[in-house]
Amino acid sequence: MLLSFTTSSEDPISGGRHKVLGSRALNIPPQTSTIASHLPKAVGAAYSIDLSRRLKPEHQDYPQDAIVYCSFGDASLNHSTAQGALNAAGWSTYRRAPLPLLFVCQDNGIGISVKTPPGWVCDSLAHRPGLAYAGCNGLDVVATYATTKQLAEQIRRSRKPAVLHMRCVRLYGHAGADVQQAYLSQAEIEAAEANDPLLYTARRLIEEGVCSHDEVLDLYLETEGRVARAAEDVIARPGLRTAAQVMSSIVPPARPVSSAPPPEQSAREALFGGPDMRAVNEAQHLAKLINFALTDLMLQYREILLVGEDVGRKGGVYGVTQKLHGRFGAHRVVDTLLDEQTILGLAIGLGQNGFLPMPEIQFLAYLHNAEDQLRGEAATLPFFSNGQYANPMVVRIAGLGYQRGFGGHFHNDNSLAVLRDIPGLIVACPSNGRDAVLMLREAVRLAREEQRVVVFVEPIALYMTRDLHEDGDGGWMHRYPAPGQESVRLGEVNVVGEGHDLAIVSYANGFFLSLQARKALKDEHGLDARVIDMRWIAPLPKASLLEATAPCECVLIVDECRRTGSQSEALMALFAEHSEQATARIAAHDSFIATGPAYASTLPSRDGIVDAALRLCREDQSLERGSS
Ligand SMILES: Cc1ncc(C[n+]2csc(CCOP(=O)(O)OP(=O)(O)O)c2C)c(N)n1
Repeated sequence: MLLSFTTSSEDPISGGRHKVLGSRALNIPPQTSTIASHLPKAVGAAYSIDLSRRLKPEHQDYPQDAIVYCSFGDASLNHSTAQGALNAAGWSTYRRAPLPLLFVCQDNGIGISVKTPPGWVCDSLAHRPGLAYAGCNGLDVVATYATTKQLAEQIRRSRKPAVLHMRCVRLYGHAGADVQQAYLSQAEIEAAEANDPLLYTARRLIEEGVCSHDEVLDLYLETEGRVARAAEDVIARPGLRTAAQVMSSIVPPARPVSSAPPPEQSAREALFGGPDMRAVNEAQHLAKLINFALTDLMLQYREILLVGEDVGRKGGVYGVTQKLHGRFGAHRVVDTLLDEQTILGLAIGLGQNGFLPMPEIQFLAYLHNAEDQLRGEAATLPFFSNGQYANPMVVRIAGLGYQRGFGGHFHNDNSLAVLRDIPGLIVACPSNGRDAVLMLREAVRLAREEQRVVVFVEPIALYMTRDLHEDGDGGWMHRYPAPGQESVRLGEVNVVGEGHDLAIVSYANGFFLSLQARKALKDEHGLDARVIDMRWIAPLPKASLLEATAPCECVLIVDECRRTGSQSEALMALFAEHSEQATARIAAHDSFIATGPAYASTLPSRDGIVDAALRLCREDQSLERGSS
């Protein structure tokens, strides 16, 4: 703990990155400062334990008789994340899902300065559905030990969650800079100090004849000396200095995995069934191809689990996970309760115990009330544990704009800014079914072998799109690439055309529209453009983009996300820093998306791309004429 408090690079858990507590040897993952954000993953970890008996993931971390311990303070109990996790634990019990989980509320009666109303914690926790309750006085170590042990045994036996409400005192204010005299009376401070657990326990040892007064004092002084010597020692230990040192654990280490050959044809036939097996050999739209890819991946890797709202029997809002529930069962295609924090927390806990979760967020706009689970939890775990812990997963999110007549902003959110700036997070965004299959396989490889957290954004408006240029041309339908044959690697972009006049850089719907614009530019204006699908939003595929655009006179960036904070800002900077080409961008307006006839009015259009391309190329030519 002293190595942690002094941020020594020898700190066994964080390697000097933060004063977080944890231990690989004792299986205590480090927790970030965000209060209550660890409760959802505690639910996920507990859920993973009994599931691991059935599915035995290759990288299982917890023994099958383990229980999960998760503590939090009395003020933190009020956080919506805590409430959501307690609710999810109770809900799971009603669904008869085994959940060996012990919550402990350490109730010292105060947050930083705001007091918890007397009786609140007990009344709030004692009668929760699906959650057993016990209380104890933390000052009394003997009773606390007995109550905890009894509760732990009950949880281990019943596989049902419980909460221990432990009352305790707070000494010396919340943190170094917190002066408790500002909000507590002298009498309150003295009352807490009179109940200093050390003095209380010492008093009890003497009163009950376990130790003499002198023996207690000797123990105290001997311990104080030992701590002082250790403190002197750790102060001299090295700390982190350089950016490279700090950043070395943002990306977790790769891990050895057993080879898992692509699924046998006979197994596929049995699972897909006749009609779908025929469909596998015909061109299909994006939604169907993702469904096929998920089926083959789940067949290949037993540790893949789908979790989300409506992913099961219904097969997802857009039918992407249709039939998977029937194919793999309710324990691998899990219909969760309606809470995005729980969905992502479930995935984090499952990932930590060797599963490969694929949580689904129904719509991009609904990621936002749970984004801290990615930002503050999933993405930071390798960082704060010096690469000792990871929670690999592939998060599928349906998103972006252009849905005709459905839902306005909430079902057409067009900003990925919240994902792009998270260190270590990979953001993939396919534009078509073929790419989606190959990129999904790469996403699973990245999670399984490299322990990465991958967010896979699926453009809803293209799910069922069949045609590219005109009705019935089938230009957006693709044949399913058979498992194990082809691949798209992280950072690999797709280049369509070999034109030198102009490079259009885009992704998702923008790529689709840019291909239409390319045809118009060629047919109507004799301009030869190539169109580049970035495929990967983060990390930005810089080298591939520069290489793909290098032969072209000009570069036009087409970005369907809101102008401010969009990928186009990073792309403009990339080309400004690395190329001499005339570069311009069109992006969505800084607006929310309307529903009704104006649904696409704030977004780039085919005609808008054509206009911008012509403008850019003309300006470039006149500049050239001017300079010559
Ligand atoms: C989400 C979030 N909001 C605010 C804070 C700042 N903060 C840190 S600890 C704390 C009070 C926690 O009180 P309690 O849960 O009773 O635990 P205690 O510190 O008393 O053990 C606050 C507000 C935080 N860390 N996380």
